Amino acid sequence: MQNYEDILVSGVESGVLTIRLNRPDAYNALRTQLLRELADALDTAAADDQVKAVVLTGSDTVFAAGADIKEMASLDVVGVMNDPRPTFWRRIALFPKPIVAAVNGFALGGGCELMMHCDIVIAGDNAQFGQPEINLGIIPGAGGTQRLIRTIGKSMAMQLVLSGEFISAQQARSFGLVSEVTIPERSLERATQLAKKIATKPPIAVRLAKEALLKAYETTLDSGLNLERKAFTLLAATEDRNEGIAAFMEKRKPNFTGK
Ligand code: CO8
Repeated sequence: MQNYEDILVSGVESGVLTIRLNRPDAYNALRTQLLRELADALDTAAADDQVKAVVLTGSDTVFAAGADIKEMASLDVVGVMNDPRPTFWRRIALFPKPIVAAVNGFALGGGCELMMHCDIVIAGDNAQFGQPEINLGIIPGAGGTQRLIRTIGKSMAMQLVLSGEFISAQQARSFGLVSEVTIPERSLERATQLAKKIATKPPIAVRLAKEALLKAYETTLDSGLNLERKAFTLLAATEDRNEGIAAFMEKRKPNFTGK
């Protein structure tokens, strides 16, 4: 296992790898090193057949307070243009297995954007979400303007990005930004429980389902339906599809192998 400084990576348990953001002195601010480590860890997890799903979390009081403002301060326009971080964000976005986030406390700026790279979000009731970049004279730079509006709609996305206001976990749930709210002490446990459940499902179907669902963000209904149909057809060639149907008929539990 690789040694990381800004993240803690667990062993694989019941198909689930847990990654914890670990910069407690800086509210888990997403400095370049942290994003590089996260992208590396996810690339490793993508290639590891033992890993069926990932849980991403921070601490009990903060998920991540955004890009590292101190690091950002030293970048001029050329520095921003040559910034390697967009490539790390891209690798995170392309991770093909499900990521379940357990979010407590602040998820701000790049922290909120990182959370939106995850597929399912369980929030502690102390969570606060926002895109406060406007207060720094900048705008969200890791997909915030695009993913937020596609998730919570125009008026609320505008409100968050233009005013820099935060919203609560309950509000985030009512807008569809998170799927469940728990007490903070239980968010990781619940996210892990969900990830372990997903880990028992047929991996190829899980992967194609994630791909098809994410496609809905960026395509027409017609081409999305086309992609869904092709993925659905492809699954007819998998052993797991035959196993799933046979197990149903034989009234037993399926034994999925990922083939
Ligand atoms: N970057 C660096 N350090 C931070 C950050 C941050 N984003 N947030 C907090 N810290 C540090 C503080 O500087 C402080 O350190 P120190 O004790 O050494 O002074 C420590 O964490 C604790 O912070 P506070 O004293 O401010 O704690 P409070 O409880 O009073 O407030 C807040 C907590 C509300 C989270 C407050 O710290 C805050 O507003 N932080 C900044 C939030 C923010 O503006 N985030 C957006 C950043 S910009 C961004 O994310 C753009 C993403 C674009 C990505 C593009 C990639 C190419």
